[in-house]
Amino acid sequence: MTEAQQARPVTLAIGGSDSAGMAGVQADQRVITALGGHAATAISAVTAQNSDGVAGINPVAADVLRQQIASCWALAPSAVKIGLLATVEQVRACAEALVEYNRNGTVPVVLDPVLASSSGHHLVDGGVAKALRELLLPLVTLVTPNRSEAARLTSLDMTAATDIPLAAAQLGHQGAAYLKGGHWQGTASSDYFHSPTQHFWLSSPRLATPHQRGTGCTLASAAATALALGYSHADAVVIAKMAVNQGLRQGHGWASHPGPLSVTHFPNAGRDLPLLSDMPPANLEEPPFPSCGPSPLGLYPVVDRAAWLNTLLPAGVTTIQLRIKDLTGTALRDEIRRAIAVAEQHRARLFINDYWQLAIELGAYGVHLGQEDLADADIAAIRDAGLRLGISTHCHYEVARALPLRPSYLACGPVYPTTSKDMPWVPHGPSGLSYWRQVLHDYPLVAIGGIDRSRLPAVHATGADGIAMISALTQAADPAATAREFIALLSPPDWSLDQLAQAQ
Ligand code: TZP
Ligand code: MG
Repeated sequence: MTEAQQARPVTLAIGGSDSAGMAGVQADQRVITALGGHAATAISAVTAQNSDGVAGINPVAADVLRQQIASCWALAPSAVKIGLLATVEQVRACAEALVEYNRNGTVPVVLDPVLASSSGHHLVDGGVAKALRELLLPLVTLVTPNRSEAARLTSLDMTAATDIPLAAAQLGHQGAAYLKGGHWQGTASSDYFHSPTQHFWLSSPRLATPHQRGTGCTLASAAATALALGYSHADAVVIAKMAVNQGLRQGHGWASHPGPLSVTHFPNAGRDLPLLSDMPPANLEEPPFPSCGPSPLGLYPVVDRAAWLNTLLPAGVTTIQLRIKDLTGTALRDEIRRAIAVAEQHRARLFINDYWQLAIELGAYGVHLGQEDLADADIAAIRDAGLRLGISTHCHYEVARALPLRPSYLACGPVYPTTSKDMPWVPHGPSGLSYWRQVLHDYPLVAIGGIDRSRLPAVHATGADGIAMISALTQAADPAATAREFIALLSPPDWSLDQLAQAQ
């Protein structure tokens, strides 16, 4: 067994067998494996079906389902995904098992409340919707209904778009809810996420394909596996929507039968990233920010005073950020004005952190914003003033939120542990940065966080366009000489294998 296989977290998929292998636990197993998990399964019903329809549903006895869950729980699942539960007794057995085994709720549970097949065929006994609502919903971390399922689980009829946030708030009362918009009209497929701390829309262009079987199973299994891998809820739903988009792109069928989605690997394609917004997006395409030009951003010092520009720009630095956290009023304005003057003298690209109004007013080259600044900043005003924009990101949720604004670059971090800023995120490491380089393959990317001389080669090898540093430069004995040395290190197009080996 390889190390990667040993590390696969177990996702327990509880649901129905689909004889055609398109949806149900067969789809769950494929998706869980593709995303890097191991699928343990508990079968609730043996169905006979293909894409023409459902010929039979044969629920297993509730205690047979319970026995399977008990056996799987011995593998210490890191997440549970629940799909079809065909009888009220099965819902009860499942709820009792969760109460017994997941006593303090440490294992995330994703519920895809399957009530009908995509062809509209009713799959479950009357009373199951009520049992799901009363017995199971209080035990789940994330529930992922489509429009008609949301109507049956809430007091809303889901005929108006305004019902979506209301239903999500009802369903996400104790955990989180993700309302799928795949069955709504429109050129975009827009879903809505609600948790006690966050809500947002995720939208992707609707993909015209007949091969859509297993969409709901794919979304919920992918979200459960992402949670099993340690991602947050917000990241898990972005990753799950990426998995659905990948699956729809790669779907295939047989003879005249529409086929299933085909998810083959952890989502890593930029084109599968949904756009994240606070409001349902009116259109998916914002105008882009200007580019930073053809020369690579290169070594990108982040400094707190204009005087640093006098030290670092003559050493050859062409991109720099002024990140002031301790000045206000005239002192702040003067510092920014001084920095802009020095940058212009050296024709360097100066980004002002946070203070976008002053940056516009004083004519800076660009603005850099963190995620916490995005809600308050007037993005259109920055764009209309012709400034560049850089945005910090740390995870899937933040990339999906930043990308629709089409900034001039995205910063990704922390690459390594850093003491220069409080960071709740696990550092990406060079492999995580390479992952983001692949997702954002044609987008200017700045690496940041804990990068120093010894780590520079590995970071450079990922293909990041800019490499941001605070302490490695500002705390160096001779910052100008250190900047010159780093710039020289970044200049050769390729590192020799010896240098790379030394840097690992
Ligand atoms: N954003 C992500 S990491 C970081 C910021 C502002 C701090 C980088 O500082 P250092 O000293 O280069 O780790
Ligand atoms: Mg900020």
